[in-house]
Amino acid sequence: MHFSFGAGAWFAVLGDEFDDEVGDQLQGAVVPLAGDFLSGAHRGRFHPLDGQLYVSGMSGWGSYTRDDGCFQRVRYTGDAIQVPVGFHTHENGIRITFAAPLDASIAGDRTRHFAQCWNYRYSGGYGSPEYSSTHRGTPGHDPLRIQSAHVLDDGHSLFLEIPDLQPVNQLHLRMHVNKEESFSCNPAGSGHDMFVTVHRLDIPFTEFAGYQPREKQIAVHPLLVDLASMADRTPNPWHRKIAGSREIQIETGSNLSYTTGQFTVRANEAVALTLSNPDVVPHNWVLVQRGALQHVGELGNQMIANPQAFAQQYIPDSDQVLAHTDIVAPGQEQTIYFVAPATPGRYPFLCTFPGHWMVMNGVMVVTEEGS
Ligand SMILES: [Cu+2]
Repeated sequence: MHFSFGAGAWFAVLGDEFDDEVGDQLQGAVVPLAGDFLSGAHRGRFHPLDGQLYVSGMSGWGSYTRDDGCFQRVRYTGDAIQVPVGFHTHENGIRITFAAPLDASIAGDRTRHFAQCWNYRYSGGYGSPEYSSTHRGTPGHDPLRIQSAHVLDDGHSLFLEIPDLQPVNQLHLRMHVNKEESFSCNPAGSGHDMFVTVHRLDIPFTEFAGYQPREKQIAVHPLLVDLASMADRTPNPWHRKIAGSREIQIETGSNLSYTTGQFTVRANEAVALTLSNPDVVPHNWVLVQRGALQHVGELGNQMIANPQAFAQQYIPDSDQVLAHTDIVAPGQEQTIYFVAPATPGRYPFLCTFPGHWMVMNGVMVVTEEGS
């Protein structure tokens, strides 16, 4: 159990454990419990004789509760209650075990559940905003698609198939698993909230009807990304101004695109290229060798598993990259200066942020010098 000094609230703390060739890994989840205490709940103990829970509390810095102090008993009435009691994370979703049997017509309906996730920033700062897990540095939550829901043979466990689940600081689930009237003690309504810290994903869970294997790249743990990005960042190699360079403006559009799909420069011409990003997610602009679009794009996709990716601006380590901007955050812009290739031809450009390049690309046409 966990008691909140600030909110006078309480939580069930659930553990999940990996102990295999990769090593030991504990991960936890909290389930908010119904009701609150009159003061900042500090200590709770189950009495060895009557088995009831006794909680003491006091108000102090950061308590948002009514009374200066409290000493309260949480008395078990014998009524059945429904609450999550265990979980295990897999590459393709999460299994949650409940105290009481599930109603398959409700729990097995994927539309009765909701999943979202977010990350915190590990840093020397106090606290952290909640950031998108897919677009680092962008505040917000990412909803996760629940592809299917299955009540397992034990009648108490639910598997939520979530193909896009990745290691995240916070996975929030809201689940409905029984009829409202099934439990006389139903203080929070029939919905169950659960907040999981996902450090690791086990091999895919396969014991449900309709399981389909799916290739998946596991993203690097968000903490490792934060640690890597605290290391020194190298300045953009193309940040130095070139006098007399031709200004080219590239803007991002919605739905992963550049509004300019093609532009033309002369061989050996100096270019001042500005990428401006009015979109809501981060993008970059990467110029590559002729014919190297797919190669560099695929290297970009693989960077999802590289802890250095953010510090490297999602630029793959490849001699096929000719020039690039940094990752440009939503609402920002950046100008780089480079000299166009000496050999005329069609040079692809793309965004190497994982998953973007297939649609987010274009061509810089290089014509004969002086043409
Ligand atoms: Cu992009």
